[in-house]
Amino acid sequence: MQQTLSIIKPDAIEKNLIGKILSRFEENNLKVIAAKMLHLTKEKAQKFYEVHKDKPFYNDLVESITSGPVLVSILYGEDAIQKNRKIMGATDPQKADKGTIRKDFATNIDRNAVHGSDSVENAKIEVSFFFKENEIFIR
Ligand code: IDP
Ligand code: MG
Repeated sequence: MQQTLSIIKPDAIEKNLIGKILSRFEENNLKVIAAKMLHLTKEKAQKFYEVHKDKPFYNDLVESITSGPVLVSILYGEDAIQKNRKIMGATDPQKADKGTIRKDFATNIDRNAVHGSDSVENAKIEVSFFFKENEIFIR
């Protein structure tokens, strides 16, 4: 069993898609064991996306994730990290498979609806970036 960090990004919040996106996770046996809505500061967003700081899209990425509130959650279940990546679909929604969140709900690669941790190591880092032990409810 694994925990993975999920973020519903501002573009999807703006489109009123929180419920539809969380349903995709629940339908695939992932449990929401922690959740909070917040508006990331520029500093916090820069830190979260630090691994991308040398990429050409870094500034756009920080701008996009701070453009409105996000819903941050922890998904828990068997193979949660890869399962969530599969449910999300490819980074570029134009390349995402049918039935994935990004294919169905994303606007474009800059506004692609969701974030999900990509490895066991990063899931641990990202979970503790947003949540304290006593905010996580494994069930
Ligand atoms: P991921 O979200 O699928 O894990 P990453 O490569 O980790 O993709 O990139 C983080 C985010 O940066 C993506 O979700 C996307 O919003 C943005 N991004 C990635 N590659 C590009 C690009 O080539 N152009 C513009 N934005 C990009
Ligand atoms: Mg990533």
